[in-house]
Amino acid sequence: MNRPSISDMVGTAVKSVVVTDMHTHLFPPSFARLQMSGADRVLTYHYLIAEAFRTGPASETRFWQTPLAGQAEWIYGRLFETLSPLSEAASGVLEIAQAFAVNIQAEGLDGLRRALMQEADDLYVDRVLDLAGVDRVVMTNDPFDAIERGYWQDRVPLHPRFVSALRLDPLINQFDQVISPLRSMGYQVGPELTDGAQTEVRRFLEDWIERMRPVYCAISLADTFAFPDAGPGGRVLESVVLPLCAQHKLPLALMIGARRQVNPRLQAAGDSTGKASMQPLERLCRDFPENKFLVSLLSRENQHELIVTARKFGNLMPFGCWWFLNTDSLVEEITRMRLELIGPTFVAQHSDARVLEHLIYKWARSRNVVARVLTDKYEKLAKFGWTVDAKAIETDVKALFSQNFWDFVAR
Ligand code: FIX
Ligand code: ZN
Repeated sequence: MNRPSISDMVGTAVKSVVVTDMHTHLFPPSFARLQMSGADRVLTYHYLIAEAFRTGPASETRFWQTPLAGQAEWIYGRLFETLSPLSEAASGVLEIAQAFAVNIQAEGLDGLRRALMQEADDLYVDRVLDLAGVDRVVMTNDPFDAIERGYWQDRVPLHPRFVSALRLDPLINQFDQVISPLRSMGYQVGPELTDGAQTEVRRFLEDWIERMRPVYCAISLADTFAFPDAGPGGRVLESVVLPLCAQHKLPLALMIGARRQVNPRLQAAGDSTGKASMQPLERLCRDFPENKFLVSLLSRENQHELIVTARKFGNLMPFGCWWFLNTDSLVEEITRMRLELIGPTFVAQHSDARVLEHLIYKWARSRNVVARVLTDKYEKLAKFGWTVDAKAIETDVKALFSQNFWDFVAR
């Protein structure tokens, strides 16, 4: 019998690996007002909104005033009925349709609406996660969001495959705007950020760590992120968040390079990217060796420096190809470069899914690209006389798609 080829062994391992999706914006059905699924949500993904507005003049105001179904129909008309849906996000819709056995070209948006569930229940969630080959999804949990806060305060049960991550953006990026909500939640904080106020912020975070039991804390930061920083956000990060994360052994996820609201008329679709300095990150990793940092950079130009920095610091775990980088060609380039510089010691990908069914196309694509890159790398090892067997491949693939993340969390 012929031995399976390296490409077959890699293909099998990557196709069958059970993924932990370490950063999403998904919620379980029990968080009903936040949970997003179904055809209209798939079509109104902010990636597609930005693309639809490129196809010709249109009023953003009118778009935002249109009910969800009408928005979805408009986007469908613009992106699928005139030109071919060639972009990553647009072709993703086809891949979702195919997974549900919908011929979207023949059946249109209504066909997709019939197959996908707009108000997901737990069974549907399990079905979609299984289709995507994902065991668990990590959420983005913001205690400053009043709707979300209510679910946590009511101790609404989570679906067992949803894991929490405590998101701290408002606290670090807009400290002046959290003073009043913190005070109304019973934490005595003022703009001066006195020692007493810092103790109160710490108490707030302790309470939410206790309530959410997150696997990490997270912040997204602008390309201009500086550290240390004498502003209130910088001081909260240094004096409260870092010590607390170290004490609880919680990694801090830093997602750097998001330039928010470059075009506010597009709302969530109006954010962009910018190249960041690596020096704040070096400083954090070096001066806070008791802390662990999960890091994703948004600009393509930062990818190489991030991996060089990861070579210097074991407490830095690079993760994912974020947002505008999550395309076939860029995931390939970045994954190849990461393997060449640090071997399989990173988290290959996260989905950033906002709508449940996104998991299907995003993970299918990431698997394909990673398989392509790995096949090439193992074939090189074989040329040097190294025996590449299925078991070794499975171990590496599992590391990249789930184990590295969980080991880092547990470290
Ligand atoms: O800050 C984030 O977590 C970003 O991923 C999102 O804000 C962004 O809108 C997104 O969905 C990217 O994929
Ligand atoms: Zn995100």
